[in-house]
Amino acid sequence: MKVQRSIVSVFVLFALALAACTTAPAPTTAAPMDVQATAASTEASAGGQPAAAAVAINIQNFSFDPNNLTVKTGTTVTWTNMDSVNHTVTSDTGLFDSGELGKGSTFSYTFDKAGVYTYYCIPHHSKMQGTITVTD
Ligand SMILES: [Cu+2]
Repeated sequence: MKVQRSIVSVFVLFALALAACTTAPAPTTAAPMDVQATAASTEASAGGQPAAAAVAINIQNFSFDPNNLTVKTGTTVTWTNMDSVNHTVTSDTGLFDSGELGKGSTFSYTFDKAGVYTYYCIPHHSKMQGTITVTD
């Protein structure tokens, strides 16, 4: 009887060991699932709404840098004034106007329609002009 019981317990241990072995490959199957999850989240951000494009223009040494820029529709352009003199980012058509930007100040505008957008700086109109060309 005693021998039989120990045989049973050995069997149980063996079964447990087997179970441990069969559950061991679980991480291997979990790994591809992680990859799928990553791929799915990448798809989610890529699909539907297109990633918002952003472009930066520096206002430096009394000029817009770059002062001629082509972007896709939906792009947000952000101007940053690097000068210690105040500047503005003012649309020729009145579409946008940053107002006076002090040093380090930024102004952003999102171009949703294709077209050619010219702008200038109010205090320095004659020498500070820029163009944003927006394409579909
Ligand atoms: Cu200016």
